[in-house]
This record gives sequence, C-alpha cells and structure tokens, in this order.
Amino acid sequence: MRVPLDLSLYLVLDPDLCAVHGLVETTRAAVAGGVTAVQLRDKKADTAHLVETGRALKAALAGAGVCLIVNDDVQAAIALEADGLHIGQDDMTALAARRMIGPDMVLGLSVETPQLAAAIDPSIVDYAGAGPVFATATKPGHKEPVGFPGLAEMVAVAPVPAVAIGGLKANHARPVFAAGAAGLCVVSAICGQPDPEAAARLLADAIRKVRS
Ligand code: TZP
Ligand code: MG
Repeated sequence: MRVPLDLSLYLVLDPDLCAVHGLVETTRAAVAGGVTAVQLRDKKADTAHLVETGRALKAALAGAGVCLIVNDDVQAAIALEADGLHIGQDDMTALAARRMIGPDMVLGLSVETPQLAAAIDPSIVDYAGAGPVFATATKPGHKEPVGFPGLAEMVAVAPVPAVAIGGLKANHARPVFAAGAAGLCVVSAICGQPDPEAAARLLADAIRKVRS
C-alpha cells in the first residue's frame, strides 16, 4: 500500500547543502525530527546515480510513513518505485508525466503564479509546490518572490493542496498555514544545518503549534 501523502513538513534534499552529513543521514535525522515527506532533488545527477541514491533513501525511510518523491527524472522515479514525482513548468507536461508514471504515483507540480495554479488539472496532479515565497540562494534564477499574499492567491485558486516553498523557516509556519497552504517545503532550513534533526524538530513543533 502507498504511503499516505502528508505535505505539512516537506524536505527537499540538496546534495551540495547536505554535504556535511550526507543525504541519507540528513534524511534519517530530519525524519526523526518530524519531516513528513522527502524529495530527492539533484540537478547534477544522471538517472543511474539518482536511482542509487534513491535506493539508499528508500531504505532509510522504510517503515517511517514518509513519502519519497523524485524531482524531474521520471525514469528514476519509476525505477525506484518512488511514492511520487515532482516536476516544474519547464519539464514535461503534467499529462505526459502522469501517462508515464501511471495512476498510483503522486504527482507534484511547481507553480509560480495564480494563473498556473488555477490551470492545474486535479485529475492529473496531486499537489502544487507554490512559490517562491521569498528570494532564496538555494535556487539561483528563481522566479519573482510572491510573499504571503501571493501564496494565498495561488492557494485560493489551486484545485489541489499547495505546499509553500522558498526561504521558509520555522517562524513562517503561521503565515504559511494562514494563507491556506498544506505545509512548508524547505531545503536550507534543514539541509546543511549543524543539527538537521533539531532543525526539523523546530519546524515540526512550530507547525504543530499553529495547527492545534
Ligand atoms: N523552488 C522554489 S524555491 C526553491 C525551489 C526548489 C528552493 C527553496 O530552498 P530554501 O533553501 O528552502 O529557500
Ligand atoms: Mg524540474
């Protein structure tokens, strides 16, 4: 049975930022701290390398009830039998991705404007990654930051749950959920932190507090 998708604290792994602890140890620590979904995002890796890393991540996540989602690489997602695939607007179309991954895998799509959010077909896409909320050094050349008002606009028109991304830290949990988002998607707030478990826990505690 598929792991249920919980977007509330969604970690996107960056291999460069995770260099100190490594991807697997960062993931283990982050899950211990309360991360609810993990995305393998390695823009430099080929499919074989992604599959190798993904296998190690899958082993680290076994039994944790945390989804593993692969960024961009459909073949790697399929080979890994990952829980999901995440694509951007400049990758293949969502329909093409859905046709390749089949009906059961989760499909996430990045959106940067309300128009793109409204254009999502909920019979094809399961969740949206909405942002960037703030400017971030993690993604050079990212689109114009939208702030919380822009996030709220996207969430309001998206026909699927939307997770906020871009420069988010624990103190942003309240405005993210106030905007109607389903969670916080973070890279540098966990990857490359001296103590990734403590960093994840700080976020998870903040989320729990604002949702209770
Ligand atoms: N897409 C939009 S912003 C971003 C991605 C992948 C990077 C977010 O990284 P951080 O370190 O959480 O700001
Ligand atoms: Mg992409």
